Amino acid sequence: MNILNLLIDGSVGSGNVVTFTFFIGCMAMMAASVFFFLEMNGHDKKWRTSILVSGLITFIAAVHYWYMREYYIETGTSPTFFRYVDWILTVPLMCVEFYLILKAAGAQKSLMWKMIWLSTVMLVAGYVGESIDPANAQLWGLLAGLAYFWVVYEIWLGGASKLAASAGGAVHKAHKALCWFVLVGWAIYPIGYMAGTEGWYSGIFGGLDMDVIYNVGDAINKIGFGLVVYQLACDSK
Ligand SMILES: *C/C=C(C)/C=C/C=C(C)/C=C/C1=C(C)CCCC1(C)C
Repeated sequence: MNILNLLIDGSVGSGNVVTFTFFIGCMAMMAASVFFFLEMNGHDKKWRTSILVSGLITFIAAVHYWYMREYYIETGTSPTFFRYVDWILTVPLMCVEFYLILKAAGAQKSLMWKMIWLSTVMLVAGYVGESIDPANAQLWGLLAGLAYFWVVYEIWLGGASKLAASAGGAVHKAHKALCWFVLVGWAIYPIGYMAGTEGWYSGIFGGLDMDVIYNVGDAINKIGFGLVVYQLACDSK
């Protein structure tokens, strides 16, 4: 079945909210990628890599959404594998963004690797809980949650926050905005996880669909992150 049939018979649109969010998510990621790639060269050299990484994040997501959309249409089940491959590529790139904007303030590569390592633990634990050992989903979710809070700690209170404060100005402002995305935007994901797995939390998010929550989270966080970096490049022209 292809997307045209689904559009014609109404499965995309009011008929199936989940399919619709995959569809619109794919489009949004594509549009954001074109925007970041085209804008890149119009900005100061020192921000070009950051904007490029913003574009790579949304581009990688666009490709995965293309496949996830298809997978969901064909099987009616969550494209968990594609989802986590997407995240394992894009979340470390978001950690790279923190490093890139703080580099001029003296950020060390070790900060970046620490964040990449923590976010990898978070995602591997989430994948195990969803796919390999769902009977213990709440334990894997807890492990992922601890790694997540460690990342939050690093950027809000740890080394990264001190560097951002010392940099001041537009860099500090951008760092703060990214911190809010991680604290509030990334907190959308554990809600999706709880809606899609069994645990002490079963029933609390029962009426919600995991994929819709993840798709909304991705659109907010991936495009939002990129726009913060883009804004930084504009501010410090
Ligand atoms: C672009 C994709 C992003 C920003 C994905 C972020 C994913 C998370 C912050 C996932 C976090 C999770 C927990 C904190 C606990 C439950 C398991 C996860 C992996 C869903």
